[in-house]
Amino acid sequence: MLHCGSIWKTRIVRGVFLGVLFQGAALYAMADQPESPAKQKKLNVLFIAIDDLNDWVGCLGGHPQAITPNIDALAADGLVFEKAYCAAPLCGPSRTSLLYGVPAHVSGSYGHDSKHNPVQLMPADVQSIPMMFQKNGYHTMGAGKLFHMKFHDERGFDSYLTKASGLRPDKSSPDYNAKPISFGPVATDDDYEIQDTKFTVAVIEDLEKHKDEPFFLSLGLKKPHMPWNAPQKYFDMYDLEKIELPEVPADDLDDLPAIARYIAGPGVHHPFVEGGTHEYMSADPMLWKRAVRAYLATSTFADANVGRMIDALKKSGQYDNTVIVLWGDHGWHLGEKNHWRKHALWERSTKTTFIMRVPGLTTPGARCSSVVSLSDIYPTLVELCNLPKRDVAGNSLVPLLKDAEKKVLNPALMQLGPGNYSVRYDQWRYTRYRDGSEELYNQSVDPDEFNNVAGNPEFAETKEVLKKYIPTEEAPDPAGEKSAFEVLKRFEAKP
Ligand SMILES: [Ca+2]
Ligand SMILES: [Ca+2]
Repeated sequence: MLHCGSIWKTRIVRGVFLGVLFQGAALYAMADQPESPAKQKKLNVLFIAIDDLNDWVGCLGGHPQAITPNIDALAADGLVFEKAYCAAPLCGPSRTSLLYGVPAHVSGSYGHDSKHNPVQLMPADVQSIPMMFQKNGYHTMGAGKLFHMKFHDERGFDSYLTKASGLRPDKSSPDYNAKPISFGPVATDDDYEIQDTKFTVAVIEDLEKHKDEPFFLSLGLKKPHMPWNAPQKYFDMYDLEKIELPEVPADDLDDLPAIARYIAGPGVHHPFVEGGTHEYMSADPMLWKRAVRAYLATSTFADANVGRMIDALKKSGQYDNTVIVLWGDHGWHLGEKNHWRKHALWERSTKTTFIMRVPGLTTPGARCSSVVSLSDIYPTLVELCNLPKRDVAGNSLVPLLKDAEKKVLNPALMQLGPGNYSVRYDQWRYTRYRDGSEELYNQSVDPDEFNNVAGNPEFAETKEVLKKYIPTEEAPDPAGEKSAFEVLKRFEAKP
């Protein structure tokens, strides 16, 4: 539950009124308050963050050929959220929103500029999830990428491993490609020589030392973030010739506003590639297939580390006393909407893999089709672990963890820099950009978002309902004219 005042006062000084920002009571109201399952014994937490993993995993079927047996096994033993959305489709603000419980439009932490550092932007009494666990008597340890690396916040950790030596890609491989999309095998078949596996081993070693005290362990896997480098054996698990490419209708961008076409093409955060990334990648279908295979192969490599971590938890004897939270920080396009990378407000950029297993609460194999946000993780952990309530965004997911089929209608809000918002609510996605232009998709008949119906008068009322979930005020961009999002100002509506 959010309250104006306390930690939010600093933001008001910056001209932001939070009562307005958090309009739409349903968005942030806690759902009903069932009894916590953790009254007696402290539940441990294993927190697994996977960088740039979209919904291309077996249990979500985002790509029909994805091989992710360990993530699928976790889903089969816990609960998979079929419609989980990031708060922002890029590492920094997605992780910042999730880990501090404060969305970008409140904190001003919109991107990766040094001025977007959440530690400097957040009021001093804001606590990250690890800080909260440490203050409440947990042993806390982490390795890899949890916060955006540049904004790594060690407060809250008894120990943290941020770096481990990694191996360079094998540039002699025919699968090596440097630009504009970077991928290829590494020059070893030994997973244990690779950075992410070293992070995994570090967390496993810490688990063995501290398994008998309440623990919060955080494993931040950096793959499948680009470059898509993994041992050749993971590439070999996929038949290159048979790789299926995403469906990209030639006229898909015709019904988009100019700002959305810009985001699909040159976009924010990446320099313009002559002719556009998609034109380059799709000109040679085999190059496109090699890229899709590399993303899938690197996701399979990430999955192997998930398996190592969960096997170790089982061996420790703590599996049935540990909440497991596995999340990808946002999605990724590999050609859909003529777009590559993230940094966009469509389904493929914003939907991600999110699985929880809560001993005694989740039903093995449960699937939840209600819309949820990664911002819901913070209040959920507070409730599950009986920690003191915090003023944070999001809704506790405990009612859904208990009953995945319970119908809960909460909107998920996503943001791409100042002024660009998207709302997923029920079967709808409504997006409004800084120049006022809009997109509206009916997911129940158009899950690929091919038909923008924002201009259809039939849905005028629907838009009015969805619009109410978009904040009417937001923190200014502290990076000012140097912000990567400045490029979108060219689309500002002229008075
Ligand atoms: Ca990321
Ligand atoms: Ca279209």
